[in-house]
Amino acid sequence: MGVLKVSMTQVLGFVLLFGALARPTWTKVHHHTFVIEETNYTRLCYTKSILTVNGQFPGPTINARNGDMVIVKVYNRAGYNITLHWHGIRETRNPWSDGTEYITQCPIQPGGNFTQRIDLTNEEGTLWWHAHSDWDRATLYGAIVVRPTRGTAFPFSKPQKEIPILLGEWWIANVSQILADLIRTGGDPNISDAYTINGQPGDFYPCSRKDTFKVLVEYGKTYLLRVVNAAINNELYFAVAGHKLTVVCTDASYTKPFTTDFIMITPGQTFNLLLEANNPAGADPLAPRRFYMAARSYSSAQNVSFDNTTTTAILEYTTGSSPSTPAAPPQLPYLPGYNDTNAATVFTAGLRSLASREHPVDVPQTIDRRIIITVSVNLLTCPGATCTGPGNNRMASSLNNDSFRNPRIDILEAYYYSISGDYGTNFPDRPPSYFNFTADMIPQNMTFTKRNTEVKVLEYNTSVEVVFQGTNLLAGENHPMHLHGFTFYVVGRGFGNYDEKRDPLGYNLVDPAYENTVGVPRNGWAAIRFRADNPGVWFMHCHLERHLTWGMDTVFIVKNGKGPQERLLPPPPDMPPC
Ligand SMILES: *[C@@H]1O[C@H](CO)[C@@H](O)[C@H](O)[C@H]1NC(C)=O
Ligand SMILES: *[C@@H]1O[C@H](CO)[C@@H](O)[C@H](O)[C@H]1NC(C)=O
Ligand SMILES: *[C@@H]1O[C@H](CO)[C@@H](O)[C@H](O)[C@H]1NC(C)=O
Ligand SMILES: *[C@@H]1O[C@H](CO)[C@@H](O)[C@H](O)[C@H]1NC(C)=O
Ligand SMILES: *[C@@H]1O[C@H](CO)[C@@H](O)[C@H](O)[C@H]1NC(C)=O
Ligand SMILES: *[C@@H]1O[C@H](CO)[C@@H](O)[C@H](O)[C@H]1NC(C)=O
Ligand SMILES: *[C@@H]1O[C@H](CO)[C@@H](O)[C@H](O)[C@H]1NC(C)=O
Ligand SMILES: *[C@@H]1O[C@H](CO)[C@@H](O)[C@H](O)[C@H]1NC(C)=O
Ligand SMILES: *[C@@H]1O[C@H](CO)[C@@H](O)[C@H](O)[C@H]1NC(C)=O
Ligand SMILES: *[C@@H]1O[C@H](CO)[C@@H](O)[C@H](O)[C@H]1NC(C)=O
Ligand SMILES: *[C@@H]1O[C@H](CO)[C@@H](O)[C@H](O)[C@H]1NC(C)=O
Ligand SMILES: *[C@@H]1O[C@H](CO)[C@@H](O)[C@H](O)[C@H]1NC(C)=O
Ligand SMILES: [Cu+2]
Repeated sequence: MGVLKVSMTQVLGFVLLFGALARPTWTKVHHHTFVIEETNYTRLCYTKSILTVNGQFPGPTINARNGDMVIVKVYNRAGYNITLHWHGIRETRNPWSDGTEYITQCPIQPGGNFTQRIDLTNEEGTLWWHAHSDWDRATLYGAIVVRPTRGTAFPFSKPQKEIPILLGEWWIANVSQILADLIRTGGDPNISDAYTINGQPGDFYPCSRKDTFKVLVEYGKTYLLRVVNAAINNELYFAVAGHKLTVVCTDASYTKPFTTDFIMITPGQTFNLLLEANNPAGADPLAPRRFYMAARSYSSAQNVSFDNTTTTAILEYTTGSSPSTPAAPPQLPYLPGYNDTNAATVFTAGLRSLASREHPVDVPQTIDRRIIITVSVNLLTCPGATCTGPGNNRMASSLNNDSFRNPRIDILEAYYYSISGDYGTNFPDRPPSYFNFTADMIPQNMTFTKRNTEVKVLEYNTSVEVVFQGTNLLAGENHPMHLHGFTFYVVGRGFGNYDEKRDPLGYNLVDPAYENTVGVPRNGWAAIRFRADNPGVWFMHCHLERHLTWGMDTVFIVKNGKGPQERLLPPPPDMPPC
């Protein structure tokens, strides 16, 4: 980075880094080049320039196996500062490749390059990559498909075909301008104009029908849908008309198979779903042979406007002779109401880790460090009362009443090079004040927060429990909290205020779901556990982009352990300059 000199230890660092990474640990090494550029795309009757990777939208799928290494050379040919993040990848000891703007790196500036390493030692299932700068991920995203290592198999019968289903969100306007307006006005962001499935809005939007995404299936065969919610600001329900879905994996962790009519997926989460093409109509050439897959919002916050449209794709049976009647319009699946928190809760409660001999769980049974974090939407006073938030204040959000502000130099480099003044280490372990967090009415004077850049430091190998407590400050809402560098066990979840004595008695410490993003119930809480055995600097934030922008974020710094394999790797030689 510009402000630093290259020291002897740094040079030695590179030698050690390449020494360490050159070990023949990987089954296979894949090389990709991702060129970020601005490309014109037409959706909803309007053409606009969007950010793409290699001209594609959605971006390219990374296909690999568990145990592989993927090396991506990122070349930024666009006119914006950008970073790319590999969502849900542990990146053991190597936060340098995590790609979070001003947390683990300064952005790749226009014309710049940065080579990132995606270490797939620990993952198997569906993950995804996306930009982690401003709201660039609106169009910069793609799937990461990690299959079982050669010689091993899925813990279910091999599907006929695997189909990525990337759920996204589209604005007709320039998304950078939506973000700029949000920051300038201090109010809510403009809602999107469409949701998309694999980049296509579907039949219920103007100028979209001819490009609606279609999946062709044969009667009697089973298909694996790899579903990712890449939307910016919305949790989504997803279902397929006339078919049940069997959840077998979430966030690259196998689950006990669980059959459902619909799923609720938060931004950041992924689900692998088995779909059996067994609708009797599928075998009958005279019956309707097309069914909609559809997604629309689960919007739990009262009085917050949201995109209330429905995106669709088509599941079409190819079995039998061609239909003698013109294809009837496909039917829509049942999707719960936009505010049906009960439906979301019943679905989420069904998730359990597979916990088999081949895929065991390792839930921390004793806890060294207990942290309780309130998750709130807040206000900041606006100079001149010119903002468009409630009472002409500025919208904000916080964790334990700290509204995170990005530092000038990324925290990882400030930590590694001991640059002082960039961040503080006083992120609280507990809510700074206790009140009825989930009360119907909370006095307006309690909604104000403060901005700072405080992180939490953890000793290596600490077993950590974090309880996220949703609050009803301004508006209670389901918040998808995402942690980088770790996957965690979701040991408990409930409504109302977390009770430190009673609620732990109801924890699942046997087969809890293992996730990288947890939906904290609206006006409720969620408890997660993980072992801090990955030294580095790891971002934790709400995956609703407006809340991330408003400050619902913090950082865990996990210190080095004693052994040589318990230490942060040195930085790569091409870190983007600040
Ligand atoms: C993209 O579209 C704009 C206007 O719609 C046009 O001015 C520009 O030349 C186009 N860019 C490319 C690369 O086609
Ligand atoms: C980045 O890589 C591209 C393609 O290899 C090259 O043309 C460009 O000069 C590089 N940029 C810098 C700043 O080195
Ligand atoms: C989109 O908005 C950003 C931020 O205002 C601006 O810099 C950029 O030029 C705009 N892009 C287009 C294609 O208009
Ligand atoms: C957002 O919505 C407002 C109000 O409808 C409109 O004036 C503004 O132009 C929109 N912003 C963008 C970037 O389209
Ligand atoms: C919803 O918003 C309107 C207008 O801002 C306000 O008058 C009303 O009290 C709000 N209702 C709730 C339940 O917050
Ligand atoms: C959402 O749209 C549906 C129709 O698609 C309508 O019935 C419902 O009232 C709308 N809800 C809201 C909150 O706008
Ligand atoms: C959901 O929204 C409908 C219509 O807007 C309303 O009548 C109902 O009370 C809401 N339900 C909940 C649980 O908020
Ligand atoms: C907190 O608020 C909720 C919702 O209004 C209420 O049901 C509950 O009784 C309150 N708890 C306490 C301890 O006052
Ligand atoms: C907030 O206002 C209430 C009255 O509405 C008052 O009792 C309370 O002390 C105030 N709290 C703070 C932190 O100012
Ligand atoms: C949050 O911090 C602000 C500013 O210090 C303070 O006014 C407010 O009472 C605090 N709120 C809570 C819920 O602790
Ligand atoms: C981490 O802590 C656990 C539990 O105390 C212990 O079993 C394990 O050996 C420790 N691992 C390391 C690498 O220190
Ligand atoms: C791009 O990143 C550099 C390095 O952090 C920063 O100095 C510059 O202000 C950024 N540019 C924009 C437009 O944000
Ligand atoms: Cu949130």
